[in-house]
Amino acid sequence: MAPEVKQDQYNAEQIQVLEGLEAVRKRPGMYIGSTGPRGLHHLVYEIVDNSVDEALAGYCKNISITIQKDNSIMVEDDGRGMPVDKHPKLGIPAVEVIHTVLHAGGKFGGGGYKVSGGLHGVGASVVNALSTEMTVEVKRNGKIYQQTYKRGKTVTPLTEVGESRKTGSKTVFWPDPEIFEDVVFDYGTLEHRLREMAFLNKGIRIILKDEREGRKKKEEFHYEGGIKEFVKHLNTNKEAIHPEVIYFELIKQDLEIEVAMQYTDSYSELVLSYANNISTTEGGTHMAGFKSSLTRVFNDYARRNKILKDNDDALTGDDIREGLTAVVSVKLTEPQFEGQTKTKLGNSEMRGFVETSTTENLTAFLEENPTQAKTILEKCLRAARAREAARKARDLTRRKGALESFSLPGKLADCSEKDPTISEIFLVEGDSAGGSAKEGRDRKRQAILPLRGKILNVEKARLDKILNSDEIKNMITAFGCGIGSDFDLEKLRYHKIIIMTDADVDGAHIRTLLLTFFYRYMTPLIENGFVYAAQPPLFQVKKGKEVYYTYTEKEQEKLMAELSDKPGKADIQRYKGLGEMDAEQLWETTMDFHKRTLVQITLDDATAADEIFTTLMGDKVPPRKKFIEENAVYATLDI
Ligand code: 28G
Repeated sequence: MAPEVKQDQYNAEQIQVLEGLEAVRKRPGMYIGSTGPRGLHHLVYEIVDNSVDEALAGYCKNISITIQKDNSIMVEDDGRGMPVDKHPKLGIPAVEVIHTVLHAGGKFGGGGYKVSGGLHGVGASVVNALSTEMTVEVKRNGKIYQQTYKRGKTVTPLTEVGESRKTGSKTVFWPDPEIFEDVVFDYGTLEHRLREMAFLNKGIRIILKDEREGRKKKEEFHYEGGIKEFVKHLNTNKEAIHPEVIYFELIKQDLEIEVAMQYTDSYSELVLSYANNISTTEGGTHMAGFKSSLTRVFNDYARRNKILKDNDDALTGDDIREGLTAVVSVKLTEPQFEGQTKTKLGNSEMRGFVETSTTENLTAFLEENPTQAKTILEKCLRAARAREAARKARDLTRRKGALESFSLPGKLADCSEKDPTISEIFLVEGDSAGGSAKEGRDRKRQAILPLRGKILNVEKARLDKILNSDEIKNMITAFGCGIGSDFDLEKLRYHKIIIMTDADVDGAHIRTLLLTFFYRYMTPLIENGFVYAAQPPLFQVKKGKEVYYTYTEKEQEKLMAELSDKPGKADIQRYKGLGEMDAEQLWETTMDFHKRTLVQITLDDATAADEIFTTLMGDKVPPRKKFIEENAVYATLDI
């Protein structure tokens, strides 16, 4: 009687098991997120996570992942090998339970815990259910065992196939084309995640191989320094401002934290956070603890060391994180993921743990490394000042009614015409050219605002710094239309804004800065086609009584060829700058409504300028280098 009951229970459980995996095939998205490329690659991570768990338990060092010729995936580890003993209730080998029972993963016995696990953490059975075929090989107890499944169903019982003194697990699976939109794996996608895994779990060795025809490749990811090396890797293309990556780790009961951070001269922050190896892009309690500690520690240190005076404002979190590259990785037994994309850590116990440990370790670092501390804090102070300057510049244009009552800049020679549609303003590089332009212009319709090039050539022009320059402020008041969200096209005082710069590298630089500024803060100016570039001549040629101007090298060559037939010697002057022309020449060649050529600036030009600007002034070195190589004329710029 008793055995019969057992048998019945067994059958009942078996049926449930089968139904479980059918559900996975019916609604795969529920288990792996999608049936697109993300879901497909997720299969690999699910299997690799099991190897990583075995590594974190301390039993496995090497994990290899191979994209095989037929686009199947092989994962192999040198852990203890999946258990093969019979499950007491189900009466089938543990390895078979792992592959055929939904949610068979989860908590491990024996006090250990499953820390890795993909976002969905669904385990090998789900991968099995979504594969046309899967084979598992276990080396354990001096033996080699094998089992095969098809679409989640066992096709061969676990079989002994040989002997081995080694231990470990090996899985091969073929993703089901009935399930996935595409079953071709992308090496780069796997590479990115597996490298990240290796950074996050120091000491483990992950080998990735591609054996497909024409794509053969092999890489090894192994970082004894863990996330410390991760930060160095993230900073490869940036300029670190202090030599050491700040690093600490702490394990307290079932909470684990590891932090690595280093400041660069970049203006943006890059702080990555993880919980149980899962990227928490929405942040959460660990990030909250980290950020609040950072702000407190740096402010306290700055006050103690008189870097911040008593009546100085405290540094803000943004000031302190400008240029920071950091990785915060926590591990815990029962992570709660919340938020829109379930990538926000919710466990409240984590906040205090991260905050306390960060405060302790960061304070110690600053005390022990005063030179590095000073460098970092000076950077924070610069960020604070820049932010304050930007705020003032905004206020300047925002103050209610200020624009009308503002007296126009002293350097502006305004036109007498009040109708914006027929008024124009020349932004002229240099005071001397500005002088000639003022003298030579049509006073009724042409206003002149000289810009001192030097000011615009600000060191590593941070945009908010440009915004704070007197030249730019003059421009804003002269235009009369405000900037940014306060921009009002109705108030614009000139419908032609004409940039008049020298035809050289500095001129190009100033034009780039101006266009970038217009693009970012006065976009409608560009959109409505109100911005132009003047075209001053490159050469003046005198022959006999005739005077000629040419605007391009080609035009010059052509003219010289034509003139070669005529008698006499040509006197050629190459203009190095607008300043070399007198008022009359400037009018005649560049400003006269009837003779001049104006180039209307398009949104494309402005975007290009903005790109040049970000490339040259931005954080990344290789694009800057590349750009300079490709655009040799800019290479002499002092930026
Ligand atoms: C190649 C493909 C991916 C794995 C192991 C090792 C053990 C294991 C895996 O246990 C969980 C443990 C006992 C109930 C654990 C071996 C303890 C002793 C293991 C892998 C829960 C399963 N000996 N290696 N699972 N059991 N590698 N690689 O999947 O208590 S999975």
